[in-house]
Parts: sequence; C-alpha cells; structure tokens
Amino acid sequence: MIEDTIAAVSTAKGKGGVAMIRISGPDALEVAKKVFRTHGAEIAPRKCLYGDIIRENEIIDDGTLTYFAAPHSYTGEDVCEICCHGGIYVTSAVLEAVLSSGARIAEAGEFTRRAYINGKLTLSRAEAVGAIIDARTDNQLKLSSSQERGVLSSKLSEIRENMLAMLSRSYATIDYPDEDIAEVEREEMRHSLDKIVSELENLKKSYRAGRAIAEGIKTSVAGKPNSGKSTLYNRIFGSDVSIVTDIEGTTRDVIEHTVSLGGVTLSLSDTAGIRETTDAVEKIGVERAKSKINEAELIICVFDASTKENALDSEIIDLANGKSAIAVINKCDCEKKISPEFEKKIREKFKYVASVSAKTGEGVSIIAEIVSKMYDLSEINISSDAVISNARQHSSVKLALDGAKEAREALISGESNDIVCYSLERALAELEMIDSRNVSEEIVNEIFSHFCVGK
Ligand SMILES: Nc1nc2c(ncn2[C@@H]2O[C@H](COP(=O)(O)OP(=O)(O)OP(=O)(O)O)[C@@H](O)[C@H]2O)c(=O)[nH]1
Ligand SMILES: [Mg+2]
Repeated sequence: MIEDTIAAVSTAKGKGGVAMIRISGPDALEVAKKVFRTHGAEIAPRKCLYGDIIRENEIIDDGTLTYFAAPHSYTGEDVCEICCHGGIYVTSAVLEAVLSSGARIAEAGEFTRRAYINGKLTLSRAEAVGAIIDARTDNQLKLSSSQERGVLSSKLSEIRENMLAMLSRSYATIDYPDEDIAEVEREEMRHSLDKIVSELENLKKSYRAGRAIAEGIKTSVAGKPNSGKSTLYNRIFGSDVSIVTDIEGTTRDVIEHTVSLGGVTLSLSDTAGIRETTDAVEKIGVERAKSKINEAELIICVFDASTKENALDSEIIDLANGKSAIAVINKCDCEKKISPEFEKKIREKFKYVASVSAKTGEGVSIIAEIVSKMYDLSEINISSDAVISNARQHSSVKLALDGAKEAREALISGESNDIVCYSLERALAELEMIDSRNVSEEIVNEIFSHFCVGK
C-alpha cells in the first residue's frame, strides 16, 4: 500500500508556453488545495479549473488545476495536475510550493511505476510508455503506441487463456482416467498445443522486426576512399552532416546518427575510407573505421563503379564476409569502369546488391527496400500486430516456446498427461513473466530507471 504523495514537473525542462506539475497519492487533493485557489469554483473530478497559484500566502502565478479521483487516473491514485506558465523559474517555484505543502519529489518513472503497481498498466504497456517518450522515428512511435494501447498484452493474455484452458482440461483427464475420453482429449490437446506453439513462434519471429525498429541496428558504411560513402551517408540521413570532397581520405572521424531507413532504425556510422596510409591522422581514422565495421551488425559496402576495382575493394568484400551486408555499386550515373568480372564477384558474394548514384539519389530507395526486407518489416503490421521489441520480452517468449514445444513432444511420444502438463506449466510461467505483476524488484527497477522524472 502506497501512502505518500509524490510530485514532479511532468513537462520537459526548459522554457516553454506551459508547464505541468503532477501530484499523485492519497493527499494529492489536499496538497493542491493549499497551492491553488479556484476563485470559489468547486473542485470536481475531471474538471479543469482556472485559478491562482499560491506560495507562502502570495500569488505567484495563475493557471489551471485538473483533478482525477482514484482509481480513474493515470496512476490509479488521486492525481492533481497544475498547469502554470512554462518559465524555468516559475515552474520550479510552483513545484517548491507543492513540495512544501506535503508532497515529496517523485523519482524517475515513479508515476508510471505506481500505475503498474496499482494494476492500471501491464509491464509491457509501462515499458511502451517509456518507448513513446524515447521514440525518434515514426515506426518507433507506431510500435510503442500499439504496445501502450495493449495490442501485445492482449495477445499474451489470449495465449495464456489457451494454456490455462488446456491445463484445466488435462488435469480433469488425469483425475478421471478413462481410456476413450483420454484418446479424444489427447487429439484435442494436440490441436491446442499446435495453436499455442504457432502463436508463440509468431511472437518470437516478430522480434526481428521489433528489435530493428525499437532498438535499432548498428550499421557501418564501408569502402575505399572516394567511393562515395559520405555522399551516400548524407543522402540517407537527408542532410549534409558528413564532409564530401574529391580528395581521398576526407572522412577521418566516425560520424554517427540515428536514421530511419525502410522503416528500420539504423544507428548509422560513416567511416574513413579503408587504405594503407602514412598520414598519422588518417591512419587513426582507418583503425577506427575497421573497429566500427567489426562491431557493426550490418555493413553497407560501397564500391565505385566509375573506377577500375583494386585490392582495396577486395579487402572490403573480405571485411563483410560472414556478416549481414549490402553491396552498393555507386556512381551509376558515370561511365562504368568497374570490370564485369568484379561486378559478378560482388553479386556472388553479397545476397543484396543495389546499383545507385548517391549523388543524384537514383536507386537509393532500393537500399531502403532491402533493409526493410532484411528485417522482416513487410511481414508485420506495426500498428495492429502483437510485436515484441526488447530482450526481456524475447527471452520470456523463447523460454515459453521451448516449454510448449516440449509439452507437444511429450504428448506426441505418448507420455502421460502430467508430464505434458508439467512442461506446459513451465511455458505458462515464462510467458506470464512478460506482463506479470510479480516480477522481481530488480527487473522493475531496471525498467523504470530509464524513465524521466515526471513520467
Ligand atoms: N558522379 C558521382 N559522383 C559521386 C557519387 N558519389 C560520390 N561522388 C563523388 O565522389 C567524391 C568522393 O565522395 P565522398 O562521398 O567524399 O567519398 P568517401 O567514400 O566518403 O571518401 P573518403 O571520405 O575520402 O573515404 C566526391 O567528389 C563526390 O561528389 C555518385 O554517385 N556519382
Ligand atoms: Mg567520406
């Protein structure tokens, strides 16, 4: 049972038109009444009132007060929201007045944590609240908004219901063993298990796209000097963030930005052109490029079609060997000097090849299509499908799937019902971890520590 009342500025730090101070807890209304005078109007739930904001008996600002009575509020507790002018000083003065009237300052994510504790949000929906605030791309927003609305939670509880129904049926069979009934039951159990396994497999599969959107893919642009890496980088990013010249060895530092390409979130690095060099600064750049390429999950290898290939191009092919990579044959607006043999080699070594002109933009959309395909984005509807998007959810789904498959194996190989049920119960327990209200304090702390104060 939570007994204290918390408060924080819920709007972003800094100067703005309006700021909002949220108060939540059993004394929220009492605290609000001490700092807000309504000019005689009655405070009622969900009614927004205009009035004066008071600190130490003095009016310091005017604004609005909205009261949400428990349990019909974000946190499930009594909540009062005071909006004042959005100046930095005035906002902290209003907060100070609230704090000296009986509330204590909220910790990061504490409002949402209370919403979770009070059963207003499942854990995956609470995670989604954080993801909405952190969203930097359209797909990140669509995905987190769908999770926040409970699309994933509903799917999880649907699978859970199916598991529970199956368990209760099979326990009935254990208690009343009857040969004929058992046969029919086992056939039905097989159907139910097939469905559970296939639903869990779909969820597990959705992680490829979910992670690519939510977490993003570390991607490095690689190629020999002057192949057009920075030109391509700027084209994908949509502005000239990386210096482009016709001098070999222009880029030295690693340039890194988050971009959305083909709906996938890429943490995209531009790097120095790979070559042997005596220039001390460029040498460091080349070393950094190699280590970025090494740690990248996806490499975009740029080849210059307007020059004859050399040993450096072969080195790029080797660097990408065994990794997720896209070959970009650049400068397709120029006369082709790259040999047909080498182009053939590129097409043999890379599953994905795009002919582009980074300069004119021609073919760049093909790279977006490739990325989208590589990370299964076409296989999901981000706004309406249940998609898992973080390692915690993935690990639980994976273990639940293992349990469900084990139960199916046991059933097929004629094991007794209690052995089948044992595995299915394990699967159920794992699945419940995703939205459970009983996960360890450590996990809850980890989730809410990423939130900002005021949310
Ligand atoms: N015609 C044509 N020129 C291009 C294209 N892409 C890049 N260039 C030119 O090629 C030269 C080198 O481009 P950059 O993007 O700086 O090449 P880079 O690979 O980043 O080079 P380093 O940073 O030195 O490794 C510049 O003069 C660009 O304008 C293209 O698609 N077509
Ligand atoms: Mg460059």
